[in-house]
Amino acid sequence: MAKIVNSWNDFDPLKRVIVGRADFSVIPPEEPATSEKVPVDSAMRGMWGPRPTETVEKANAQLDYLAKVLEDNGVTVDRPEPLQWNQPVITPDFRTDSMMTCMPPRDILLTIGSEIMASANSFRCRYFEYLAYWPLMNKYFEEDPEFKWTQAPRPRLTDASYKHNYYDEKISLEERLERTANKDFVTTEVEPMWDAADVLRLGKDLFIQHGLTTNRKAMEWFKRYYPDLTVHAVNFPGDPYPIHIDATFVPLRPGLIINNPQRRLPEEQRAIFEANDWQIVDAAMPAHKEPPPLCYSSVWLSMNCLVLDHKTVIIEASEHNQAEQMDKLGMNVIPVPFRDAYPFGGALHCATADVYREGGCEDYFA
Ligand code: DAV
Repeated sequence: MAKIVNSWNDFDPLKRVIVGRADFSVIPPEEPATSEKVPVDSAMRGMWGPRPTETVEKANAQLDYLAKVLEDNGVTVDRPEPLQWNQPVITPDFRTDSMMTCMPPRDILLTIGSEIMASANSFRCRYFEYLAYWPLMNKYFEEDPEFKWTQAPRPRLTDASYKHNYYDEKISLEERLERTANKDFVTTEVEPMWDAADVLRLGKDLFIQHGLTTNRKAMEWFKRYYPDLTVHAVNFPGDPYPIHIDATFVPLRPGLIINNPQRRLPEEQRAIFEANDWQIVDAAMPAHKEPPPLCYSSVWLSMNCLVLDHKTVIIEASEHNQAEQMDKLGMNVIPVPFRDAYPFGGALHCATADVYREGGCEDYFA
């Protein structure tokens, strides 16, 4: 019996990882949490249904290529088992007409040490997404005697979990930014809700973004669940749609983080990094002016990279500004084309979930 699961951060040498699959992906119908994050001028407003087959095939080709590049670099790759996502989700508390996908595993699975926990997502359409990963979790459970297989408390996601008509169609960008600054988001505080991609793991410290997908009660839940770790709530004024920390604040190695220049960490929250000699560098500008069609995310997927070790990083092949910056920061860059996968939930960090990285639980912020 071998140790299969171990990861405390996003930069120690990667040995095993999950890479998502795009099969059967659906653009979900509007619901209280999702309609609020689709920009008003987006062609996706009001549109839902299975994604066109040719886009699924193109995304899968790039996901398969990423898996191959990882294997060529000595990383074991596991893949989820997609469900037929075009089915309604019905619970005692709500109904929504379709699920979504299992492409961004990073949103669902949080690895901390020898534990992988399925998250408490606020989107109703993602309620059963964890099922795609259960065969893998069961395998790890059977093969690794130390693996802790966990599910966070499931939120009920009744209407009380959301502020309704929170964003009027006509709300201006300035008003959205004001709400982000005031930490006024679409979710309420009736129960803990969080996406795993809002949690940045740095050994003994967790930095958790408070935004559209993770609420304050989740932070309190994390504090009680992990009494040996220190939980820091962070937020990034400047982001009108704050979901997930991994296109905003991305560590490359101990002591070095790139930060989205439009979503800077506020001064008072920088203090802990500065006091411990961490350098926070503005990320390079994205190479693209627009995300690809039918994509939820912003152009800042440019910085959503997958670090293989303290000197090696995979970035999207067309993001030449980001590649150049990585080179200057002393990282070797492995370019991987990935824009066809973006619409399915994100870039290289989103599309993966850590299973095993070397190294243990370091205390970087003594
Ligand atoms: O900038 O749109 C994308 C993060 C997806 N996991 C953004 C955030």
